[in-house]
Amino acid sequence: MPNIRRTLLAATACAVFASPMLAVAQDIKPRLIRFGYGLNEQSNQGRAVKVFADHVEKASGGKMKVRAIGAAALGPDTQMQQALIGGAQEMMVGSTATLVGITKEMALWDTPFLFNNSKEADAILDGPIGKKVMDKLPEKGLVGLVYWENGFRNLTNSKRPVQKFEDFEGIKLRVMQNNVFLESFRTLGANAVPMPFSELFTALETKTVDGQENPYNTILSSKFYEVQKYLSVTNHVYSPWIVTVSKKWWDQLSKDEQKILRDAAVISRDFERKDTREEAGKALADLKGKGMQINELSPAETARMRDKLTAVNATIATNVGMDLWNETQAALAKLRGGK
Ligand code: KDG
Repeated sequence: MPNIRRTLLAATACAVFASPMLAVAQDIKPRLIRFGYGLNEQSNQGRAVKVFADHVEKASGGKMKVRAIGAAALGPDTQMQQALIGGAQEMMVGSTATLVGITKEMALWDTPFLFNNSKEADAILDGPIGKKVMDKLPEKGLVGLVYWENGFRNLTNSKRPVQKFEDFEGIKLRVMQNNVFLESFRTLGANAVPMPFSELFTALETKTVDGQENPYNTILSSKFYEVQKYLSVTNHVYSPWIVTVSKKWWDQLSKDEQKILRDAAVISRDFERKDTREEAGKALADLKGKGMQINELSPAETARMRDKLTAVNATIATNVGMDLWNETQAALAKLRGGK
């Protein structure tokens, strides 16, 4: 090797090892985690992802960095789920309802009027039944960490107030891409149209659909009040979100790294539920202030709607499995003071 090249090589080697910062810096590249979600950064979902990200960076001493990517920039829930399964994306949070195509047991959470309140929801979701459903994910290439709260869903539309379920007749209603939601709203007489959340605002704005159903926080943060006149309080189902990880990627992590993510998930879950519940009441007042015409179904009409929707329960029980269905009903009865 000619002299000049040997000299240059030696000089370069000295420069690298002589500057420890450069040598050390090159050794510790933070592990980058792309965390996708569907709502915008200012939403309750976006705020909780930031809490998760801050905790992961702090607990890992900067060795793990979460890049929060909202507003469905990485695609709708179903696309992100496939990206996690393929290992092209590390994490996401999204609706359990859009996971039913991958894990049929997730349909349990779509059962109309399953939970009477968030206390029941937390007890079941964070207990053995929620874990049993979550444990069905790894065989499909996903790891579930925690459930967050999307919340109780309510109806908005641009045609009329809904005072009783018969008023759904003729309303073209966007629903999540999920057969239980499709069947439920067809049972009530609506013309149910499955559609990704990312397409919803434009569909409402162009009157492609007349209405949709979501929790107050989402109706506010997604500005649906700009394109929807009526808000009818139905609380027809409690909707969870679930934080999931690509199993392909998860399996490469050390036990310490996995623990950092699990701990951050629990901390973000507790923050998200508190934030979502505190903000829900304010969101309803804000929506009224934005000019939405708000009505509540009477207890009698809510009971009629609930009875009408029991027609879908048999389908759900069959799909999720009678054992899981019966275990859930028994756990709820116990929570409510039954046997
Ligand atoms: O990405 C959006 C989902 O996380 C969730 O908001 C789904 O409630 C949902 C809806 O109506 O699509």
